[in-house]
Amino acid sequence: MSKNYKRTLVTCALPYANGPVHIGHLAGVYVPADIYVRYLRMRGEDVLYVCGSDEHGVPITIKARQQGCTPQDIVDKYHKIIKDSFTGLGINFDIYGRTSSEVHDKNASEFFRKLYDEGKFVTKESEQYYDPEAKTFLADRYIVGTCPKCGAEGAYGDQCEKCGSTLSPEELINPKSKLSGAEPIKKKTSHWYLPLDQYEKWLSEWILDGHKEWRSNVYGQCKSWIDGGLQPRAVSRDLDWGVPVPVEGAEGKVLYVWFDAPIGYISNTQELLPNSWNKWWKSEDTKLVHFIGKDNIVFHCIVFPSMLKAYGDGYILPDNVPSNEFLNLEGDKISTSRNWAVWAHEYLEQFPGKEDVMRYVLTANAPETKDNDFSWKDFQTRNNSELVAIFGNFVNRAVVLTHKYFGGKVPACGELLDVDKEALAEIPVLRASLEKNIEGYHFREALKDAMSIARVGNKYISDTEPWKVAKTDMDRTATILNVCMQICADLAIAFEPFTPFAAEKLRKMLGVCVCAGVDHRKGEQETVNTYKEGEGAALHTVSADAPQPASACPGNGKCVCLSWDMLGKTDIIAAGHEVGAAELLFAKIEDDAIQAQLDRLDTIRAEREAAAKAEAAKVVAPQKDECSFEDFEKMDIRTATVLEAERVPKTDKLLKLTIDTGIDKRTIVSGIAEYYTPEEMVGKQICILANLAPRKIRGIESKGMILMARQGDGKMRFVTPQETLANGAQIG
Ligand code: B3M
Ligand code: ZN
Repeated sequence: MSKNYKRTLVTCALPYANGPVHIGHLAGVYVPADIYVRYLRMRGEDVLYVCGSDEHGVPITIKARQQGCTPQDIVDKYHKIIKDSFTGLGINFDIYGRTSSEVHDKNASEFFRKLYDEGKFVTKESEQYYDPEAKTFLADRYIVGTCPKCGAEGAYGDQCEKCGSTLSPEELINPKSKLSGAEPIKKKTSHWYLPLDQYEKWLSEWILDGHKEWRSNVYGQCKSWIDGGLQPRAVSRDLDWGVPVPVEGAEGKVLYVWFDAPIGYISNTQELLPNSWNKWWKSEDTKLVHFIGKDNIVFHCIVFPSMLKAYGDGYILPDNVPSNEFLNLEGDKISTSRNWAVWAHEYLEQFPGKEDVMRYVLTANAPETKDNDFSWKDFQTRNNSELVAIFGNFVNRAVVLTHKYFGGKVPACGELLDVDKEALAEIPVLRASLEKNIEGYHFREALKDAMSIARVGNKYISDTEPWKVAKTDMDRTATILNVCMQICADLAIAFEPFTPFAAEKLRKMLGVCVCAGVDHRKGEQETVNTYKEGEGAALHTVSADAPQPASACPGNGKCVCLSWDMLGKTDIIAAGHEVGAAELLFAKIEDDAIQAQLDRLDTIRAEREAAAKAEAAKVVAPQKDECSFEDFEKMDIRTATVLEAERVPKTDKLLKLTIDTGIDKRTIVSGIAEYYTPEEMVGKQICILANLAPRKIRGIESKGMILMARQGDGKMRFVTPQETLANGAQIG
């Protein structure tokens, strides 16, 4: 449903402040949102970009326990790391708040209270696990036990990390409290529930009938939730970390983190704009867009909208909820607990000046319609053969030649030949496609369009060869380089959403305002949009290190900047305008930098595999069914010595052994070739089951069986008496 909105409010899922953000988060939520916002800002739209840390919830309390500190220490630490990572990557929210703030506490509390007072909740009593020693209710994550599905120890009350099964605490075998080790008991507790069932019809009309344009993964999840029948959802928890339930008799209870977190979007807006936040949240002229990961869909499309509907008071609902699938890393699922991730803050340290490269690669590979993979080789290739070889190379050639032949002054454009017209004509077409893609949340495709502009430039300069033309025809050279300068300006506009650092560097190089419309706003927005058809852009020149804030911008917020409207025009940069010295926009990434990353991941993988093996080795097979003494007595077990050993041809596992049993010399075929070479076996004293009925194995008659001990991971060793005995000694 596309409407004529006056402004856009963009929110990004609030990251949990219990760990740093990784490339999966960036690709799924923050980079696409940032592209969208930068595009709108560049267009001079009224846009507000809100995010912040999600600082409540059980995982934070668990992390605090693990590290022996308070939950507040944890959120303080990660809030800063996360915030700095976003800034470092050029993801510039208008506000990055926190759900532990006072504004939020008050706001979430008030929100609950109103729904409570108006009877919008139902209360229900249920039995929950309780730790009788620690005297506290236990969140599912605080209960551990044996997985009923795979037998692994240490499965959580909500999930077994070993086999991935979703569990409920009731299913765990031998449940224990993580707090005290005590066996949890069931205890009655009552909670407030939002009766989602009452909103089912309304949700169905709003989403299933009204938002068929939403991405299929989002629409599909909503449909299956709604079709499956919605249940009341608890909005409180027995926990001591969170926003206290503002009701008498609710001691020891806090708001469920998924109740308070989305209210955080509102609180953060209020914190930034205490007087005018209403227009962003309660005006039908505002387009609300939530960027989220796919595991957050139900909360943003079903629960939060129902909360807002229950609250009333004019709150708007999202116009769209773009949500991505997951990004994998080198073929494996990204996992925080297994340290299988590329962490944003580490990347920024290890690849200084390459913020754009990560943004570019994550967009080019964005998991928009299906899960996708990040690989370091692909990262290198995309940098070296796309950013460096196409975008950077074109700009560099154009600027260098403008200096070489025209002293850095944009030369005048003469008569345009077909080759010029054709190149220039491609750009408005690409612009239209780019706009359509960004506005439709297809960022991968949008990036391809931007890159195609660079390809047009690169091809144009290669085809027209101004370095050759300059030997004979300076007027023609002037025209070619004028066209090249217009395309450079196009790139400075088109890439602003995707690679903002390079776009800014390019604007500096071109000697135009670097602000991209971003910082002209102070709380309330002013728009910067000054291109006039036919007049071109009266560019002003700023020094390379010109500060960007509105106060310092020449023209004080009314200056002429490159604006989106100029993209594809043929007179963006006027003849005579002076451009700065050429600087490389992107640098090649060498093999050793990539290898270092691959080595790091190899080490993590090897450690993980070794740990998994050690774990598996410890698994003890359950005891077999009882057998009688008579059953046991039937078995004739004896010592014996291996005289000869050879591989059974065409098999991997079998050895043919000649054995001295003390009774006779005989042949036993044994499946131990995986564990021992023939040479290792010769001369060894072993134990055999002598009276096992003979069997033919690969045409060889085998009489008896070698006793082997097998541990949980499958590793086998033969059994031998503690000191050498005569062959044929009976065991039992
Ligand atoms: N912190 C969950 C997540 O990062 C959550 C998002 C809250 S958005 C209101 O997956
Ligand atoms: Zn399991």
